[in-house]
Amino acid sequence: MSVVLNTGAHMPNLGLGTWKSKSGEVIEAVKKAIDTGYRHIDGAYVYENEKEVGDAIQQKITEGVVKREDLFIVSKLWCTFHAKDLVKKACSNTLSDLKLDYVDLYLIHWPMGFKAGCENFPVDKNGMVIPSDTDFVDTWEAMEELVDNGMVKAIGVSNFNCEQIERILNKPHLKYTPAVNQIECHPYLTQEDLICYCHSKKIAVTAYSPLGSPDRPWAKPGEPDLLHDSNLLKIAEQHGKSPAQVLIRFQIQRGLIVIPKSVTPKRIEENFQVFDFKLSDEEMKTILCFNKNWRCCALLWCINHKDYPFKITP
Ligand code: NAP
Ligand code: SBI
Repeated sequence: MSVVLNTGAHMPNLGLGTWKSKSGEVIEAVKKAIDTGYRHIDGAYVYENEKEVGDAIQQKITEGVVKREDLFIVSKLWCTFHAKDLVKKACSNTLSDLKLDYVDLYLIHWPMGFKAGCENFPVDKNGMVIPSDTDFVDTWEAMEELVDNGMVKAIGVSNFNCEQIERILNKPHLKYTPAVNQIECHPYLTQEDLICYCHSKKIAVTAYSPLGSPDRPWAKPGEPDLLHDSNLLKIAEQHGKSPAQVLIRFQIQRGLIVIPKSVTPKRIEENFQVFDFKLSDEEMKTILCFNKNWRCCALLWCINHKDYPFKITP
């Protein structure tokens, strides 16, 4: 099953997430995913595991399990590389780590540019991010060049709000419209307005942290625990499915692309078994009512950045 992008390419609507997948585990996870039938892998420079993701892809191609053209590989430009003269090198480093000559989709990871240098997360003495003086509209122009020189098949954004996307769409001499906006999305953050806006502009939406990111490094006791939501469990039981399968299916039925992360072989299989049942319209509406505008990835240490994308709700 796939979503057709505004480039005409078909993007598999279920992919494997790889943030937090340790180098030692991610090779087996990606190989298991490809053996299971996944054809879309979501990665990023900042996950610090692209070499291993590349090793796994390479092995599966060499074994003859898949051809390069059967796969849809996504990566992302990190915030310290927003300056126009850093974009091409950042992408070529990712391609070399992945051992690929193109990626299918390359996203601006966040609208915020960070101070360039060796640290991925430059912060001041108060622990707040040190911004760069870049503008993501200029970064977009450098992303467009990656399409023209064949390094990427499509370009898009991640964590952009409507106004930020609008600025790109209104850019004079825009050459390519973003193909995708990758955003946090799950029943506690249903994102109806942003999804509706993106779809109205023919921008596909990928839902990240679809299971509520229980392994996020800053998780605290007492925070919302999506996978154990009792109302979700009831719906899952009615279908003889797991809560994770319902969370994934929910996004697919909304026309989204969804990228659950797992390094556990049984879960990688489980998360792919979502094409043999259907949530009713009433169940879809019920799940949408779980919304509490709660974010797993609020990046509060960036709230003072001029391009911080989220409204802070007390
Ligand atoms: P997630 O996919 O919502 O949750 C991952 C967690 O759920 C892991 O602890 C995993 O454990 C567990 N899990 C997976 N399948 C399960 C199942 N069937 N039953 C119970 N637990 C299960 O979280 P995420 O990693 O934050 O988001 C997914 C992907 O989205 C990321 O990996 C990344 O690729 C992307 N992402 C992008 C951004 C962005 O800024 N663009 C931000 C966040 C995430 P095990 O691995 O131990 O099995
Ligand atoms: C990292 F590698 C480190 C921190 C971090 O926090 C925000 C969420 C994020 C990101 O920017 N993209 C992710 O998939 N996770 C992340 C990644």
